[in-house]
Amino acid sequence: MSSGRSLTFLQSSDWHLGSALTGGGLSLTPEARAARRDEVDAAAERAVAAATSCGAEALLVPGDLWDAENVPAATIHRLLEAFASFAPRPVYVAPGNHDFAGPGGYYDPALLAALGMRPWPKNVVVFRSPEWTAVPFAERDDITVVGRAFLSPAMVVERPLAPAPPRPSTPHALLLLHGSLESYTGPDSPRGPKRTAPFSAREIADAGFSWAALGHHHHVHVVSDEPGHPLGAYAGCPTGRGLDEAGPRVFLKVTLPAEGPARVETIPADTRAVRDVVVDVSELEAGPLVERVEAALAEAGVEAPDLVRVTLTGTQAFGARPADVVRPLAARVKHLAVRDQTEPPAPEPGPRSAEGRFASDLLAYRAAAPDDVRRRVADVALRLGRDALAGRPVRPPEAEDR
Ligand SMILES: [Mn+2]
Repeated sequence: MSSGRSLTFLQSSDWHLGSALTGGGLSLTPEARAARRDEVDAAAERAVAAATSCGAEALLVPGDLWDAENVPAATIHRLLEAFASFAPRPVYVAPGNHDFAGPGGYYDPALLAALGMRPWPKNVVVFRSPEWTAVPFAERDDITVVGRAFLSPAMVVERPLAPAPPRPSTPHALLLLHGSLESYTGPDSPRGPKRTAPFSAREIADAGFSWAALGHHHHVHVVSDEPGHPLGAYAGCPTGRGLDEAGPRVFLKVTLPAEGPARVETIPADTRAVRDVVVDVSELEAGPLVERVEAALAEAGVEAPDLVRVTLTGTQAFGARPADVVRPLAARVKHLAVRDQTEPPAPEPGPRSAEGRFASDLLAYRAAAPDDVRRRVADVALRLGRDALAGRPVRPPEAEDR
């Protein structure tokens, strides 16, 4: 066996090609939705272009390449053409729970033939078995790639790294794994039983691979060992489809030197970002209100190509239409949705009314409260109680962590 040489590859996953983009909270018009779908469907082309221009020797794609079994054949054709354009360099694909490798799916050569489509390109290695499978890296005998496939969209409760696949004896060993890192804390992190194919950072470290290319979660997240050396990562999805995929999107350029720990760099994956901006516009009249929203957009890093939702909160006079005042800012960005959650200020209750006596009792309770938790309870009770007594809708707040 030859000794290891440096290896550079690009990692990206969770493209969700063919997504309908009907949810997402951005209130896209049909035209805006169609334009964004085209950008979602271009993820493979952008990944291949980034891999080529950064000098990557391979492309690693740990799952969720497309969104569902029934995405259009033209979307898959575009993907296959992009992969073929990366030849002779290899692409490694580990199907996830959305693009699962069941019979009769797009990973099945018989289906592509039956539809009259081009076959999977020869430079693409798809791990089609649910069992861990090791393959040699094209043209290099110092690297082994290990992966597995989901065969259905069903939740997998088994732990894929208990036991972990044997670590190949080549100097570099790459693992492709689609599933839920238990310590992942991104906005799309699942709660308990929603985890699929769960694993821990400890299990990644103990498996001993040079790199674990992770797919399933949609925000970039690096797994490191105790001294802080990166062991693997989620690249996240490269095209924001909604408010839960807000912020900059990246590809990961990973370099495994002949000796020593991996180096990870991020490469911009999209010219647009989804941005979710909440602005308190209490009591502001038109001019200052627009200035306040402009300042909030600048503070959030919003740029002209972005897809933005602005939520207006706080108090506004009864009958005010603050969303109408803000809407002309749509000309500054690709797309702007404005949500008005302002409320009219509650009138001050008289001291002899039930509401007034309730309020003064609770304010006294609050002033005597011994800690922040009880002060917070008093604040919430005051608001809910006044709403109830005044006949306004009573809306309990979200549960708060202490
Ligand atoms: Mn995904």
